[in-house]
Amino acid sequence: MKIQRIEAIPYSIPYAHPLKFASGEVTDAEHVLVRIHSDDGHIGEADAPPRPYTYGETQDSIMSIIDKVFSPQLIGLDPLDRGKVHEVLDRTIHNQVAKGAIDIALWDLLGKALGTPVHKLLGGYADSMRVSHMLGFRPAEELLEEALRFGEDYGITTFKLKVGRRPLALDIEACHVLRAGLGDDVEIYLDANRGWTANEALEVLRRTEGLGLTKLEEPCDAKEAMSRRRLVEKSPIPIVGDESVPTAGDVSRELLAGGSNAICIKTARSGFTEAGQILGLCAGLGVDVTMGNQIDTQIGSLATVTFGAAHEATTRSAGELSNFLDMSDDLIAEPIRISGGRISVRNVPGVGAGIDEDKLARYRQN
Ligand code: MUC
Ligand code: MG
Repeated sequence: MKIQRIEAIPYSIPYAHPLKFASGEVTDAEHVLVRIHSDDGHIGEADAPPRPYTYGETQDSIMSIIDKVFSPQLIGLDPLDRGKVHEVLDRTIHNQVAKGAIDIALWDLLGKALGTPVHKLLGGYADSMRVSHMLGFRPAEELLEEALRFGEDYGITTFKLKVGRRPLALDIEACHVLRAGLGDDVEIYLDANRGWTANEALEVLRRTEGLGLTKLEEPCDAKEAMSRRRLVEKSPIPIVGDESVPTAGDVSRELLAGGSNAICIKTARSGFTEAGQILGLCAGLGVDVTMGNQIDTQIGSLATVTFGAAHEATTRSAGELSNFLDMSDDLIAEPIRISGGRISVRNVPGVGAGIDEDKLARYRQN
């Protein structure tokens, strides 16, 4: 089997409810669908969600690096020769989302060629994952109403609150309102997307003491190395590295520097292969992981479930899997269902995210 052709298809789908957070806002899913064709007729697919304000990759850069740099080197390789594929991808630093989508599309292709679900190839630990829902910037009472509705409609009992880059009092108020309204059995944690200084983070932790918040993600920029380390030492809850740790090398650096003591894994930027390396690193060091969401579509969310459900350590925490509910539509042929607060893996060959060709024709941009 040989890689015959790689397509990088740009598309855009508007959000019905845009998500706003400290480092940006997503109003349209301007993504790239990556399709890898093998010479024996299999097609592997994955979604590439650029987040320019965080990683610098754009829809154009993803198409360009795939078309001009990766495709010419990958065409003709056997998709089973993953070492050779990754030698090509690793030679070029950065461009994590483009590489992640190529990696996931190749796993999808392999699963289809082998007639096996990819969650089985990766580890086959569980059939589903618990869902955590992300709450963006909105007035505290609206956030509470949203969380209660998601609890009622989908059985979700874990919420990540977006905070940072706005008056601290607003964030602190939102924490208190959510805890009072949701009761003690619901998990709440925070993500500041680098919107605070380490000292501001310590102040928020002081002023939310007793609320049972379980973790704080990316409070400040990784370049605040000294104060991040002090924050980790003083914080009663884990400080999770997210956008500071897209690669296994970044994870090592950040954990060794003491700037984070828990790690967010996103398949959108690490693919399944590097996500596995990150997971192994964290398992070896006894560091907790959470499956994160890069404001993913249903195709991307299913990839996260496929990886997350395959391993024991990634199922301990609820995965962030519900951002797609804010989109007006999706390319997936068979929509994801959240039931009892969980999303199931798909027991079909590959990742299981079949594409609705009519929708692709409607939303594609070339
Ligand atoms: C998160 O966990 O930070 C926001 C931007 C992005 O790339 O991911 C999200 C959520
Ligand atoms: Mg984050």
